[in-house]
Amino acid sequence: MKAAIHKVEALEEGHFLRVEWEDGSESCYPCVWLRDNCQCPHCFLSSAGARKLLFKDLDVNIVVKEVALADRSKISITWPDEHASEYEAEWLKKRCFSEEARAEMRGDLFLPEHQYWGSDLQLPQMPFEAVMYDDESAYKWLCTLKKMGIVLLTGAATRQGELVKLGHRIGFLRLTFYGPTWQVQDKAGANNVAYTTGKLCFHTDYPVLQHPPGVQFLHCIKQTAAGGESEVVDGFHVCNKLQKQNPQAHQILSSTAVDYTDVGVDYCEFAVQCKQRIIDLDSRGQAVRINYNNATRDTVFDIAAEKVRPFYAALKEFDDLLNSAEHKFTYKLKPGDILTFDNWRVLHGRQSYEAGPAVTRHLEGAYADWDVVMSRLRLLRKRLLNK
Ligand code: OGA
Ligand code: NM2
Ligand code: ZN
Ligand code: ZN
Repeated sequence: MKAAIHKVEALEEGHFLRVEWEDGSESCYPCVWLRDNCQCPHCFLSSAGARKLLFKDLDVNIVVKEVALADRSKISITWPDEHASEYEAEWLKKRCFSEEARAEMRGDLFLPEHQYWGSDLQLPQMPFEAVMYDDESAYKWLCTLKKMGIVLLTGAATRQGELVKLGHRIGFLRLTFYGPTWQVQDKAGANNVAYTTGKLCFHTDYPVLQHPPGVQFLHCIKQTAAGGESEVVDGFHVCNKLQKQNPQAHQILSSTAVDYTDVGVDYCEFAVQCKQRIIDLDSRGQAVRINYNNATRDTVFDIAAEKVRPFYAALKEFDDLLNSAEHKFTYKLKPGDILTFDNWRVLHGRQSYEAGPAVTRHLEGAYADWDVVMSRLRLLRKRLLNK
């Protein structure tokens, strides 16, 4: 479907350009935006796909002097200073300012659609090999990860290093104070509660970082006989439930800044502090990131004393909902499994297991940023669908 232009005219004293398409639809473009996005070599560095035009040189009240239809696939504009711009029909159509066109572009760029789940989750599974060596599989993996928030990759080798390979597949991993990848196993003098045999209640990793890792990988290298089951829950789904059940609790958790702390030594020495709201909302009130790890929540709590108990009550209600049988999904990782999940959305935990002289359970973990993951997804889509 190639966009073709039927007619073009200036409107509102030259402040807008109206385009009539051959399919009968129409689009309106503000002239200041058109001038700002002139694609000529003077205004745009095509090798970088970036604007060269300086903002100081943009007249925000600019109007067109002349507009012409070069052919049905191109518009030419002459500006009052005689600067000339050309715009391809296809390029313009994609950038139409209508509500529907913007929603479509937003969908293509960000894949904002979520499918919520509870204990009924049909855990999406794919072979690790396929994701590593087949682009279609890798694309499907990342689309599912974005939409469902969780995908299990199966059949990886049961040794360290598989996550580094997976990191190369998407681009690169996120380095943190716990190293490029990290070993989840019982350790003497553990510098994190994860490195014990204890139960881990539902949490997101690393809310103590100002930009917590968007995606987490947990590769099961060795699994213990009794205990050690993984639990996951759809945090966005539970946030919606909380909002309906107790709007006041939801309001408290989405507005109170909670102190987090992490002090120790691992990859290097660290003393990290951060304030995070447990439920981060976007401008429309939809949850976009959960920041909740009860282990690293600081003893320092920088709020007024009378607000403390209401905060705990609100958190208790949220925590109860996370743990309700209706919402949580349990799965025991097998050696060779790699659990990949949205660390901004899905909270995870594990059952405790027996301590002993030998290591009976070993996971290798790693993080990636959503920027890197979404970048790979878009590149795979372009290669596969040219879209
Ligand atoms: C962690 C963690 C889960 C597990 O290391 O942060 O959540 O199953 N581990 O050990
Ligand atoms: N580990 C698993 O927030 C946290 O401390 C999560 C991070 C130690 C890298 C645990
Ligand atoms: Zn130009
Ligand atoms: Zn964790």
